[in-house]
Order: sequence, then C-alpha cells, then structure tokens
Amino acid sequence: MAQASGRQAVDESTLRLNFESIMPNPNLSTFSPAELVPSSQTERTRFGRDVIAGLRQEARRLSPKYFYDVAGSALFDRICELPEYYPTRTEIGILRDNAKAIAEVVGPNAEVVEFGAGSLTKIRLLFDAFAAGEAPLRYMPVDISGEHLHMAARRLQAEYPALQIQPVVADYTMPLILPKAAADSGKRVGFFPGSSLGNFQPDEALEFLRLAARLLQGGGLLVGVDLVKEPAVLHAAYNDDQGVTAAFNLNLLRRMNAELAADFDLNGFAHYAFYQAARQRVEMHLVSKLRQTVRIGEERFDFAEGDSILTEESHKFTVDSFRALAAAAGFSPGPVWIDEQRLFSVHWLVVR
Ligand code: AVJ
Repeated sequence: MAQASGRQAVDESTLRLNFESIMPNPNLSTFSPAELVPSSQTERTRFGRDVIAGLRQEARRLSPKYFYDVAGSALFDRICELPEYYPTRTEIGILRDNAKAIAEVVGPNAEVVEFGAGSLTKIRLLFDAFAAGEAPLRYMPVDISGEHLHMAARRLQAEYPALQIQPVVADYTMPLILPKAAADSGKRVGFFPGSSLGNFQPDEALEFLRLAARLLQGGGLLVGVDLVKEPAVLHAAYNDDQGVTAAFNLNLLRRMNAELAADFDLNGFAHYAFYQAARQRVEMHLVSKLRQTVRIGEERFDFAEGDSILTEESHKFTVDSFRALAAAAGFSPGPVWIDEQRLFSVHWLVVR
C-alpha cells in the first residue's frame, strides 16, 4: 500500500531491507489467510528460549508479552469487559470526553504509530475526533502478533478507506525502524494506550520512551497510564470474581504445553495477584500448589510447594511520577487528561 504508492520519501537502499525484515506482508490487498500460521517456528524458538532462561533464574519469571496468543488475547478482551477491571472503560471515556483537545495537540494529517495495537478499537476514537480533512493520513500499528494484526487492519481499512494503513509485525520492546514520513504529512505521533507501559520494569520503561522519542522526532506521544489508587481497587481489578484474570494467567501454562512440548498441570498452579504498595505495582504470579517436576522439551524444572513464577508486573504511576519519567526520556510533558474518579490518565508528551 503506502510502500508501493511511492508517496513517501523512502530512502530505498536502507529501508527496503528493513521493510522486508520487519514486515513480511506489508500489502494488505494481497494478504491471504493461507499465508498465516498461529506462531512461526522462529517465534516458538524465541518463546522457548525466553521461557527457559526465565525459569532458570533464582526468582523465576516469564515475560507478560507471551500472554497474548489467540486464547490469551480473547481472555484479555474479556478482562477489559469485567466490572472490576476499570482501566479500559475509563481510558475510553477519557479519550471520548477529550477528543477535541486531543485532536488539537495531535494536529492535522498526522502519521500515527500505535505500539501493541491489539484489536485496533481505541484508535477509532482518536480518528473520529478529527474535523473533516484533518484526520491522520497514515496509520502504522505495531504488533507482535501478525495474524491478529493483519486481520484487524483489514477491518479497519474497510471503515477508513482513505487512511493509509501500514501494519508493522514487530516486537515494540525491541528497537524499531519505520518508513520515513510522507512529504505532505503532519506530525508523527505515537499512540500507546492501555497502560501497557506499566508492564515494563522502570529502567525498561525509560529505555522504551527514549526509543519512542527518537522515532517520533518533531511529534509527540499520546500514552495511557494507570494511576496509583486505593489498594483494594487495584486488588479487585486483578482478582475478578469470575476468575477470568486467573484463566488469563494460567493460559500461559497451556500455551507452553501446546507450543513448547511442556507438561504443566494447570490444576497444579494457583493464580496469585497483589498490589505491592512499596513498588507501586501489581504483581501476578503462578504459585505451585505442590511439589512437582515440569518438563519443557528436554528441560526439567522442579517446583517445591509454594514456589512462584512471576508472570507480570503492572506498574502504577502518579501524574507527577509519570511526567518525571517522560521528561527523563526526552519529552516535554504536555496536557494530561484524567477521569473524575482519578483512576486513569492520558498524557500528551512532546518530543524535545
Ligand atoms: C494490558 C498490561 C495494561 O497490566 O492491567 C490485565 C494486562 N493483566 N489483567 C494490565 C492485565 C491482568 C494489563 N495491561
């Protein structure tokens, strides 16, 4: 699409290679479902490598980015609908209530890069905020899950026929190369909703924001950040009554069984999530209910009763602590929009 149209000032010699390496299938119109596999061999290998490295550590841990296989993504969508899980609906409300002001800071004809695009629902709120003739020209959703991304991009294209959509299948926790901006476009603007930034460790969050600032020169970043609040409210959001969050956490074991020839007993582990106030983060763990040995391919891992695997850290911020982090990464913090109950925040950060 955008690549073939020749509208953008692409430095062909350097970018062609990068395009091919990060975007195996950039042309939506020639996309065919038959080309898709649930998880590539390489991804499986990387997944396996990360899992084994994480479980060999003294404090066992797995990266939360591996929650989102097809089943995990569906469970996450259900989490977003739970009465206890306030972030999604609160952020959507903030984006809706402040659409005009947000469109104003983003400016006309922007190029929007979304990090971890998922099912592309929140971006519609952003697009719909613009007056006719000022909407973003180009949209580059970056997501690790190529199958899901291409399908969502096709649906979005049907709704926004004028928008140039350039899906980028990549892990946004790694340095990323994007095509050069089109000559006629406005600012390059990052969109990072959902408080996904909270999944990074503090040093990783700083590094991510630094890379984002480099990628978004001359533009800015619109980022959703969950706020520090009453611990009971945070606790409930990760310990829902219906057990969907527990199923989401345990699904990681099922995924390892399916993709890495592991033999985790899903009944042998308990979902355990709590708010650690001293670190301003929710931690999710899988705790072994008994002494057991688990096989992952050729590897064996012993668990004593009560041993835990850390599966997610979800950091919470105050407005000030987040603005300080953004400033340290090379942004000038701009306006911040917050709901009435002060549950969630959406920040506009200008690249310095
Ligand atoms: C998508 C990372 C923002 O941390 O709240 C939801 C994921 N984990 N319930 C979060 C999640 C458990 C979510 N993020």
